[in-house]
Amino acid sequence: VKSHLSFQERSQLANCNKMAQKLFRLMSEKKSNLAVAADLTTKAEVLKLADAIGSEIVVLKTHVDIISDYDEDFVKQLKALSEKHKFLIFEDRKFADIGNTVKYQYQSGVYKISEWSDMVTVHAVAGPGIIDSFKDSVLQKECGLLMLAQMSSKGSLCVGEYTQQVVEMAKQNQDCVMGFICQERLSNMPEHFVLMTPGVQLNNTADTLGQQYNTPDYIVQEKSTDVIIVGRGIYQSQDPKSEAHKYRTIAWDSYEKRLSK
Ligand code: S5P
Repeated sequence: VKSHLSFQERSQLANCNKMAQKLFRLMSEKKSNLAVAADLTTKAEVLKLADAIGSEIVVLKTHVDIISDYDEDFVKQLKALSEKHKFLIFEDRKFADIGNTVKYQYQSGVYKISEWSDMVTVHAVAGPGIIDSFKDSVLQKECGLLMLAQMSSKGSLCVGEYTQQVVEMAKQNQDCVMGFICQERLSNMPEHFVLMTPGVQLNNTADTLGQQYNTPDYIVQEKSTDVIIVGRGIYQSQDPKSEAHKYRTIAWDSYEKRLSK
């Protein structure tokens, strides 16, 4: 299934969730549909990467629980960089428990994710109550949920009927859900959702722990998703800044080609 609407056009359709609208607008303005997964394990490394590649990306994706020296100063500095370079912050927490527990995991504990993250990932496996637990926070702070509809890893159980149900659950909760983590655009994915795809790399097709990679042009042109999420392909390269520029250019050209087809 192709999408031929521009990000600008889709920002106008995305009037249910403010973060979806914000991201579509940012992509049009910055001419970038690149997100980087900053899976580094110290504050300094993540911040250095964010400063180096900030101008190339629209979203920086974090796993704060892998940062060994995490503290509140990290969040302050990351926020400052996100304003300097104009990117959004995506904490990839993959919430999956009952609503009541998730509420605490989102708002409390060491990380207080709700205070600084523009978007978070949510598994649908526990049922729609999980979405309700974000509602107050999400609507008040104008952030967005990304539902895991498909995964990049080998043998993933997020397939078929499960994937369809995730899309239906998102459609019932358009005020909270801004989009999906998925590997392709499905016919029932409305245009006002942002589709983000991890498992993207130019130089490898897999890792040794089940990750599977596609190229950026294949994902954006053939699979018709919107944002590529690149981790090791960028942060492990010799020169992350120029590598990020390369992925950004390929992904944006692919988006423009898709529009003109
Ligand atoms: O299906 C998925 C969903 C996610 S969010 N597959 C993934 O790989 N991810 C995340 O994307 C994963 O947690 C990691 O942060 C990133 C991919 O990193 P890479 O180094 O393999 O590019």
